[in-house]
Amino acid sequence: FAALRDVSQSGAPLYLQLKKNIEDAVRRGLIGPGDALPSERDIAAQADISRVTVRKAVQDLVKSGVLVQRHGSGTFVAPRMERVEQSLSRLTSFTEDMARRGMAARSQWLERGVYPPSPDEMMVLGLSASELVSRLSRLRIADETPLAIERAAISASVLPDPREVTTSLYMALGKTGHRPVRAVQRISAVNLGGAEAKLLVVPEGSACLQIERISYLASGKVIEFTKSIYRGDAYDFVAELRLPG
Ligand code: 16G
Repeated sequence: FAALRDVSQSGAPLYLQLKKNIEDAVRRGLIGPGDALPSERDIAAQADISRVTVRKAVQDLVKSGVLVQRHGSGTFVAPRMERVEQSLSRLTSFTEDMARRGMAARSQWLERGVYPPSPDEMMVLGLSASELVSRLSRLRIADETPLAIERAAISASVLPDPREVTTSLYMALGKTGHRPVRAVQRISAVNLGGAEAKLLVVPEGSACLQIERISYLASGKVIEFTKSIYRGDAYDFVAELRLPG
């Protein structure tokens, strides 16, 4: 834990510096899932700061799910989560998938607004340059564990005010009769960059699955163009295969 000794080096509040040092140590894999943190007293002594400061940093990290506290035995890096098994043959939403597992789904909004479409969005959603696109980007969280980053694009003619989507996008689309009935999904492997790794609380460079979903209404019209990053350490995608013919 030598990194903690650098704690008094910059101008930010000490507890924030300590918090960042612990997060960095987790991200860089210096301490792994299930590892115990030194005691509050030891960290305070090593970093030459007060125990109150250490407690504040640790409590923040417990709240954001990086650390867990077990009564009587101390503070640990949060254990690796149980993997989610996701069927590749059913068109479901994140909220529904998590509810089926008895988990509470929540989102942290990264972007939610109406914009001129990118060339990709124009092509996939069939928009002209004068039309607009509603973008909904969120960190998707289940039982306080961040699992995925999803960036959805929907034609603004279908969803003029993305701020109306507070929980489930598919539920909001369903209300106006625009819930997709079919989708094509492409999955590819990527290594996470720093900003996304930080949001997903995994080491930079971690293996992830990039998923592109294009979904359709019964009429054949494209309704959704979503690019997502799913944690490789948390997801298994499963499909049933049958003999052709
Ligand atoms: C799923 C879909 C995503 C869709 C979202 C709606 C994948 C890779 N992605 O996460 O395309 O926008 O569900 O979820 O499966 P919501 O209704 O809970 O907002």
